[in-house]
Amino acid sequence: MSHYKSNMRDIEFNLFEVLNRDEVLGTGAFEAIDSETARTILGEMDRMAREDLAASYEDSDRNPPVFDPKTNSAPLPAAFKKSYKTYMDSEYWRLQINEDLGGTPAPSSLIWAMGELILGSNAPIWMYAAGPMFAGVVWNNGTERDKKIAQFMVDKEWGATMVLTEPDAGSDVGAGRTKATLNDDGSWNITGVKRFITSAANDMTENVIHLVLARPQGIDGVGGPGTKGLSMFIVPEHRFDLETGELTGERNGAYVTNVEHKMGIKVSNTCEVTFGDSSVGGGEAAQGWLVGEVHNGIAQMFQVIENARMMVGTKAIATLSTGYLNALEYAKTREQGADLTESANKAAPRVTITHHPDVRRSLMTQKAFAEAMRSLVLYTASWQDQIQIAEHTGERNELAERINDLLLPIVKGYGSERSWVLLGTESLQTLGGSGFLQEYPIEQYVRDAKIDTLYEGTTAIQGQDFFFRKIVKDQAKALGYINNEIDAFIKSEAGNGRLKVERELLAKALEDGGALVNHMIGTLMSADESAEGGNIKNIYKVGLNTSRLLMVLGDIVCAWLLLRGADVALQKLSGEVSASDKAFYEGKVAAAQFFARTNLPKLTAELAIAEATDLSIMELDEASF
Ligand code: ST9
Repeated sequence: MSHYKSNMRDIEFNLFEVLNRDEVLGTGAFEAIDSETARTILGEMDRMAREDLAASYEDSDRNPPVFDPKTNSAPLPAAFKKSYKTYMDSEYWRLQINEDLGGTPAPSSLIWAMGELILGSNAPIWMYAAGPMFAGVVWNNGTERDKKIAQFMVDKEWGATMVLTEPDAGSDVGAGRTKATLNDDGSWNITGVKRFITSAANDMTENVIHLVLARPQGIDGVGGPGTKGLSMFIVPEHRFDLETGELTGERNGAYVTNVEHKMGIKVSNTCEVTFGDSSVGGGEAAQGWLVGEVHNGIAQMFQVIENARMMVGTKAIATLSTGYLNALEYAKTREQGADLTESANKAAPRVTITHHPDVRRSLMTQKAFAEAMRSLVLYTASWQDQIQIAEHTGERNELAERINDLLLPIVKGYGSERSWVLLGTESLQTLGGSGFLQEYPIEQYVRDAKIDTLYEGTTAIQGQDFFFRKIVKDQAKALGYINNEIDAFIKSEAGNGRLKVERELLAKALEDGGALVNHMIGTLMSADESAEGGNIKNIYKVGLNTSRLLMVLGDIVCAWLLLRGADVALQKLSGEVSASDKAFYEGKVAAAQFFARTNLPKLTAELAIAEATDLSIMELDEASF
């Protein structure tokens, strides 16, 4: 039986009943995919995820790849390869790539709905299959030569990697020391050691293209310190003919020199890659090409990173959803203890644990967060749809770009933190001691989801990005827009009386969230020493609260999105609905009410904590920790 339990009803509810994606499907940019086709794709993807992709999930954990230093490889297990092949053969990955490269453009909302199914059933399949998506970045930024390479990447289904991190340059990408030296023929030689490179050891594709950040040497005006001195290079594992894409039979000097032993997601090879070391492999040079012949590496790489941050958040949330549904299935059949009202009666009949108040609290907590964060992912993706629609007509939708930018750290940072914690504290806990066993999938979910708070920028990085870049640098334009949307909902008659209490709770939470943002901006300004009384150390007070702000605003946005969904559900319930839809819509209302009632009142305390922040822990001697 499949470990993976999808929630297609809720995915379709978000896409078609709340976000009205019928209105964009089958039109303009997405002419080739109407809503009926989209539903068919989702249905087929759901079946494939539960049956074919999920089939190798457990085996890939128990029989993970092992690094072979003689061949610099870590062969993937046969069962995983089979799942991967099924996905690649389905060609659904073409929905994620440019039309110029042979793709069928689909709205982001459909892609991330599909993404939830793949990432929840077996996330590394998505990661190994990302080569054609990486090709899009090469194509969009590249010269004619690069566009040809991008086409080879798609046609030959080559693997690809994002190569930023080094042993001493993790969060601080700008500390990277890998070098690039220009050759007479216009290519570059890369030298250095990179770490934590996902999918670098990949024996399922004939070639792997590494997109490498390196610092150009000896050329005026480029290669300086920090991230702005980094350029992006296309560095293949195997050399190929630049005209035909045929492999020349020569190895390039990009070798996997270690594969990490990890807590989870073990089939996703996390590699050390050594470039251009004469003592490694055959000692070849690591030849590469500058993307687009422009030294704009960090901005180019962020095109990959933004997509990958969305992926990581969606992966975490997808895992929480299947964790919840597994816990629910267990709870419905597990008999233990008597009903609390019968606790004095030792002969009372035993009941399933769904009768116990604390189990109900736990299940509803899981349901509310999983559904809230699904709506967050798909709402964010619906703004990405607007970006795509504008691009299709040669325009830019700057509002959509800003809002997408604002929401990404919430999807990634808030999504991964909430999911990982709830998987451990609630989903696994529902199974009691059995949750700790490998007979059930949740212990693997907990291990596999922990990485989501770490890679693609830790939660601390997401919090800083959220405040300094997405709010302050944006002059709160995107935040102001979302604030107005929430405010309009609060003042509306949404819920026809049924959501009055929750709209009041949301109003107070929005007030607290706004006060928190204002307090942090005020504190930031007080750190400006060029102003009278300014004290640079006050920036520490901001840094002590950036993660808190991310979580607070994440709670507010999630509560709003759930309540919007509850409003739609209540409208449906006022008409004729089937018995299963009645239960579904009532569940939507209950989850939204529960989320608002149990989470939003806590935000007043979060504001008070932030306002009371002083410098004491920054001034404490390290020895006292
Ligand atoms: C990793 C691998 O963790 C994980 C798994 C990978 C699985 C891959 C498979 C799936 C991938 C799919 C890919 C598909 C491809 C996509 C297709 C789409 C067509 N937003 O603030 P500054 C830029 S890998 C946008 O001064 P610092 C911007 O250009 C490792 N851009 O930063 C900016 O210039 P400006 C992941 C941003 O102090 C410039 O950077 N590692 C953003 O120099 C400098 O900005 C990490 O994630 C943004 N949010 O450096 C690193 N932020 O200001 C985490 C910055 O002029 N560390 N830029 O616009 C950080 O993010 C740091 O904050 C830092 C700081 C490095 C940016």
